[in-house]
Amino acid sequence: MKATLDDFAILGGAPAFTQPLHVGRPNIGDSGALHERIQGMLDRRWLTNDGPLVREFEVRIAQNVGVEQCVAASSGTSALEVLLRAARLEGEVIVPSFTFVGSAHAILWSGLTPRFCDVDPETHTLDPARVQELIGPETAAILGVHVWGRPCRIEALTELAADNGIDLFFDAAHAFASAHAGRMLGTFGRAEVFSFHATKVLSSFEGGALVTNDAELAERARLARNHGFRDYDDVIALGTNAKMNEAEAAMGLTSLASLDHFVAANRRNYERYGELLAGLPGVTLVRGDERERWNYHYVVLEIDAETAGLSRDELHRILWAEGILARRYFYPGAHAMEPYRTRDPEARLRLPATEALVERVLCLPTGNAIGSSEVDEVCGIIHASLDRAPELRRRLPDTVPA
Ligand code: T4K
Repeated sequence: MKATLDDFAILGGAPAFTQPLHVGRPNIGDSGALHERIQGMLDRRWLTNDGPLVREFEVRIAQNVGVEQCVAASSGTSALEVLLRAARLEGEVIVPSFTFVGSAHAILWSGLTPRFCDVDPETHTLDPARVQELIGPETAAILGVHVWGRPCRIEALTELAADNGIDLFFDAAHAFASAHAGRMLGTFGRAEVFSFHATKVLSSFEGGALVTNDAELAERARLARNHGFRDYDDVIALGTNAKMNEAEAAMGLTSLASLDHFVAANRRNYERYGELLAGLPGVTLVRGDERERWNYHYVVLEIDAETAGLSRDELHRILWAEGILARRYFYPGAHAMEPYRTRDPEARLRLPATEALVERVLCLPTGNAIGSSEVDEVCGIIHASLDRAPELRRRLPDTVPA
């Protein structure tokens, strides 16, 4: 309870959490089952290179999503890189700046040029009207990002790609176990890419996968992820090492068995946050479409500084002092990070919705490491902060923001 101003940790009070609450605390499933799988791996002495657990994981992911092909990789980023290489693109790829910088890095790393596009303030995903303006002779593809696991404007982007004869891919790093129009995300565009990083709804420690119905593309991706080897001593293409290993697949399979529990925990947290923060002026919980399957994996607030009385950054500092390590994803936007900032310092002028959004968004802790008592405490502190916003703001120390 923050009964007086002096109780706030940022003003010298005791922090609410001595063990910090992280955004991205991994979901952990049945650790006994994981140990068994890892023991089996050790007994077989087959640790990586397309082993039986990786193959099983690929089959299970493809079945879960409803696609024919799954190519597991060492991370979401490497899956994107392998995909872009396998698609044999040249030129520009239209991508939102409001995304994890890895989406843009994968494009540039692959010898392509990211063309940053503004987002729709409602969906936080690519604004199709802005995409249309950017399509030109250099455009090779659109890479939409299903930010927070909520779908892009898929139909509009599909139409734009078809009309202009360019590829459409989706970065579905956030979107495993989410759907659109009754179809799982992962089934749209020419291919989609998941991340199974530790912080994601489904974790394989590190990991990712490309999913597609394009068998030829998948085959080229399989070659690209393993140095271009078709067989022992037989390299037929340029490649890299983007392989998922057996321990990662063991974790992925174990997590998959608990996926429903993870989504249920996320949903319980999301609903409780929604209930407790409802009606709080200047604070809006980003909601999913209740008619669709959604993984509820990111609890995202938009803070309107004028109405709330505190800016997103002020609230962020207050929460961090309490041990609530809320995150400002994707501040300051990929376009404002290197090497993009130096390459195109004017980009921000073309991205007004992104520039506004990166100042408003705050992600709160969730996942199966967080229970309702933690959610209650976090919401209590947000309420207390906004209730005392003017006095708190006057007394906030002039330190560098967290
Ligand atoms: N596209 C999009 C749209 C993405 O969001 C991402 C990744 C990618 C592509 C690329 O996929 P990967 O190549 O990563 O598979 C995190 C994740 O590292 C990153 O995977 C994710 N997006 C991004 C949104 O969030 P950071 O910079 O926030 O920090 P990180 O990984 O240190 O984790 C955040 C917090 O989680 C930490 O403060 C502590 C906690 N944590 C983390 C780990 C790894 C734990 O408690 N235990 C752990 O084991 O990027």
